[in-house]
Amino acid sequence: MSGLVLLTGAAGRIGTVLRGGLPERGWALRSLDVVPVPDERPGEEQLVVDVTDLAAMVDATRGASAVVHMAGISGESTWPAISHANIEGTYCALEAARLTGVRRVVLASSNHATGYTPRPDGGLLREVDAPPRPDTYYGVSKVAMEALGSLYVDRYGLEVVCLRIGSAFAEPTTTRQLSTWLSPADTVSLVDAALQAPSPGFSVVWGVSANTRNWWDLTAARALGYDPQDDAEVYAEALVEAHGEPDLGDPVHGRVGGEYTTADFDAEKFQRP
Ligand code: 15L
Repeated sequence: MSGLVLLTGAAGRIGTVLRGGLPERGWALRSLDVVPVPDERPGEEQLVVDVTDLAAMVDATRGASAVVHMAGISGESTWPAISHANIEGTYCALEAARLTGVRRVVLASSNHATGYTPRPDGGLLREVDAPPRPDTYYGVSKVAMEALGSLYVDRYGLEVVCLRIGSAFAEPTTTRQLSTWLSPADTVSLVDAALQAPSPGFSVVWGVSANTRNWWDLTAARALGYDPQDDAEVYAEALVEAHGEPDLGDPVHGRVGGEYTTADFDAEKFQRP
């Protein structure tokens, strides 16, 4: 498959990486964000649209071959903000795809949909063994995203790939990220695989690089065609020297969601009444 991808959240961290990499893989881009996308690239269409505006999303989706939905709040926030941007936004992206006959949708889920899942005693954690166990309102929005994706596959015949993204940054900056890092180049490969996979139906896959310290199983992602090339281990010596070897008994290393699962996570920013 190739063609025109509607990329939501195009001005964001992952959106920017995808704008750089997807055209080289043969995809034309219609880049959409709530703010203007900087530095228009050759051949790129650009739209300033709020993903929670269904009518505007329908107009934006018309003529696309696929939707890559990266828009939304990318960490914990208040319930009104998260539920509007992330849950309503995902509904609008899927509903716009349905109404315009676009079958393939790739959704930016997150490891935080299943954040309280403990690290297995040994071996790798498969997605099927990590059902919803959100660690934050943000995680709840990603559970809702996966549930909406499942609904649109079963009820309306769409093909939806949910990427449970780990830590998609330029490079790992914590010892947890030695296991959870998704490099920029592998981000592009993963989204490309999710777009190209012949019949994904409803798929949920982890999104991490080929890290030596991975404990999230990449078998399902590889079955889609994902072939990660990067390994966070090249950063290990410096990170371990600065922060010490990870203590696997610490929730930061012993649960999928890491620091999001700790009692004081974001306590200062999001005081509960
Ligand atoms: C995410 O889902 C966030 O978007 C990102 O900011 C990181 O916190 C990442 O998870 C992570 O778990 O490292």
